Amino acid sequence: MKTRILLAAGLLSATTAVAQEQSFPDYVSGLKQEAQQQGISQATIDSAFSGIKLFKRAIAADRSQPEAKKTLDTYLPQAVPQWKVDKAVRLYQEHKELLEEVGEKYGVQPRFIVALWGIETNFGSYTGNYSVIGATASLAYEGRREAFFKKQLFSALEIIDAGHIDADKMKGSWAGAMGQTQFMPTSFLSYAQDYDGDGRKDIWGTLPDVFASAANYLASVGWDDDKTWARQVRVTEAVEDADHGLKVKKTLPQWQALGVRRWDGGDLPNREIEASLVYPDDASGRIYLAYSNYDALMRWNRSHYFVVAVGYLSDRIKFGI
Ligand SMILES: [Ca+2]
Repeated sequence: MKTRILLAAGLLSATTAVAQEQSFPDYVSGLKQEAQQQGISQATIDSAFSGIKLFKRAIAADRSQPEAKKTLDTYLPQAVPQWKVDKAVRLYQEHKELLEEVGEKYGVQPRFIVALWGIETNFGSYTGNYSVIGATASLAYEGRREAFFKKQLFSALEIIDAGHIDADKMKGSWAGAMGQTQFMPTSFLSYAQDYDGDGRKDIWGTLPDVFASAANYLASVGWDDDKTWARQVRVTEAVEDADHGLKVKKTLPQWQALGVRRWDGGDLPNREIEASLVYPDDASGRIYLAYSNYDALMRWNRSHYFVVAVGYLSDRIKFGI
């Protein structure tokens, strides 16, 4: 009855209503059976699901994701405050040898590895405290994105089964993003690295693995360490609306001919590099000429604000070291 009223009021989607006719413990029993059928060991299933609880907070957070309207000019100082730049430069120096070795191996400038680490988890100091099994099972049960979160849950079980992390230490964000790189379980399976060679891909506590995993992700989605990520530019009125967006690629001389200039008003470099004109806010906000590495960062997180924060921090690191 209650379900029907909520449905009528448009407060529940049909799939949510169906999933929640089952209790969470019954739903978890079904997940355990499915895990068994997929070949996950009984020991992993027992440890992973022991004491599992429905995270109401995880569900609430997923439903209230959209943030209040911001512009880059208000967002960037919050995402990249001066202390974060200072910390990034200090940690870069501290781990320089390892970062440069990893950067060389995967073809990624170390400043981008450090910037991702800083933006994602404040250099590993905030990685989330939710049980990844509990969070992904709760979000699957909630039903709105059941298939996606079930896939994450089974990937998480596979990671435990392979011995990379103990079930009780597999912590992450409310959405299941794990460790110092905030990889979803499926990304972990595709990209995580065991750089120190101890047999475990440990993105929670082993820095060589953290750095190599982040670099391997970028390398796998087309990173080019001959290039930077973007440059901030200004445009003249001649630049048409139709030219915007990541799908439109032109060379720097073509953008120059259209009226795009360096931020200081000077000519663009006369190099045959392709770039896209990106307006993260609108024409009155910051405007960037984005290189292919910008697209690679969008693969990590499909948010222009995220990409600009990482790129901006990487630039500040470059000028600080
Ligand atoms: Ca390792």
